[in-house]
Amino acid sequence: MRLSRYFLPVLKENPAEAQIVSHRLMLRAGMIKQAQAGIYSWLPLGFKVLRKLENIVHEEQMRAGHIPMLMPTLQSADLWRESGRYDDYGEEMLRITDRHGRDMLYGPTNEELITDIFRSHVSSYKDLPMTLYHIQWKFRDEIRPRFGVMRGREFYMKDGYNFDLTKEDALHAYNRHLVSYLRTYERMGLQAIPMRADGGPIGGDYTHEFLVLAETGESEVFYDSEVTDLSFGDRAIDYDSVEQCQAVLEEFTSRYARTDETHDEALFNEVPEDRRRVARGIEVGQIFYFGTKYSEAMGATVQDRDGKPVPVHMGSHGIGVSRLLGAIIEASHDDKGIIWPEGVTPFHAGIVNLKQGDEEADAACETLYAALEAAGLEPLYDDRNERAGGKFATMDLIGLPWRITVGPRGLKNGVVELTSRRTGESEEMPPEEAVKKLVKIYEGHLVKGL
Ligand code: P5A
Repeated sequence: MRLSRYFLPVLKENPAEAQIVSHRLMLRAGMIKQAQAGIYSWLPLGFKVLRKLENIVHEEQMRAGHIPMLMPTLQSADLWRESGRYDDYGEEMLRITDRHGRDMLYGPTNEELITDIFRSHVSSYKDLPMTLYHIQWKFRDEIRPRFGVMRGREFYMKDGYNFDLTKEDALHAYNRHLVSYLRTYERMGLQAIPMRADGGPIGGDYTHEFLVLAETGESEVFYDSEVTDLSFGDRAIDYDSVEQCQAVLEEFTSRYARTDETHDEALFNEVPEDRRRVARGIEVGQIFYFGTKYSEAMGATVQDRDGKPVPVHMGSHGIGVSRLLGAIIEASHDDKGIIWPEGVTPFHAGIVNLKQGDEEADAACETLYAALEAAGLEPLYDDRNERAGGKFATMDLIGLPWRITVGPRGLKNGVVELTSRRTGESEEMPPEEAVKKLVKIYEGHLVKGL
């Protein structure tokens, strides 16, 4: 992409309404624009990152054997009356009436809708296990939408639902989700720690939230510092193996780690004092096992091996895809702007032309641009007639992990400069070397965007 032809409305000033750094930087980097309280338009740069996160989520869900689909945002109130949640959900639910006077709602979650699909089409245990998921906009009329996309009213969620014959099978689905979530967050450059939590309006008492530690997080968390030493890495996992998935669950959840809703002071005090931590975290996902809560209420049964109808065991599993942008920025920025992890960066490298209009510099930039694209990378070429300082500030603000600086002086010696956004370190090298180096850096990190 050439910056002269892109739409990147960066702001010079700090927007007054933004209280936390991720909100401020998303506005300043021209990623989002508030449409109404808690409702945002996703401008091209924000949309590009959102799509990359979405694609990582898809890849990891499909790797775990889960099946993608798409359900609507508007739902019928009748389904929610069947589960009993229409009245329970309260004011957070946006209720709408159509021209025929039918009660509808903008879905805050989809347990009812998916259970209805399941009961209409599945009647035998032979079709199980099954996990369906989608990534779709949700609406929750939060009393205090704030912090930008972090606590929106309209937000983008991946929600998945497992259907199993037995509790044991459903717990395997739960563990499978835990593993796939660990992989997902790590690919986004995040450490998200599973912590025992509360079921809230979704239900069930077996649930973990995934928390990214951050001072601006809305949840208070209590944990054994050893949990921060764990990482899933690139180990191989067989998602069908009950033992392997169970082992990962045990490894990642056996130490004390709880949100304030389930915090138990006596248990916490059993953690050696020097490892006890009280901190704040951003909830980027939650997994639930709730048994037959919805299947019994809504008559979602299958015939078991003896031909007897039994309600299926279910769980649901969510990732806050739009919130993740905020969480990643909270975890990765400095006073100049965002620092995108390689796995999610909107563009892989910025090209800064120090002397736009200089024949040699322009030609070198064009060649670099073409070479990066041919290698499957997405460069952002700042080809505007701006001062170098302004170009650098924009690149730093929008946070591309690598920058190639091209100027007449370097070109005389046959070199350009490759700079790391994270360390600030620069290295001079011939342009072809820079391309090679970037290709190597992004090996295994290439995610399709738009
Ligand atoms: C699990 C999937 C559920 O709704 N039903 C379907 C279950 N869980 S949840 O924890 O309530 O939400 C899942 C994730 O969505 C994100 N989230 C939000 N993101 C932005 N703004 C909000 N107002 C908001 N509310 C929830 C969180 O990341 C949460 O973990």
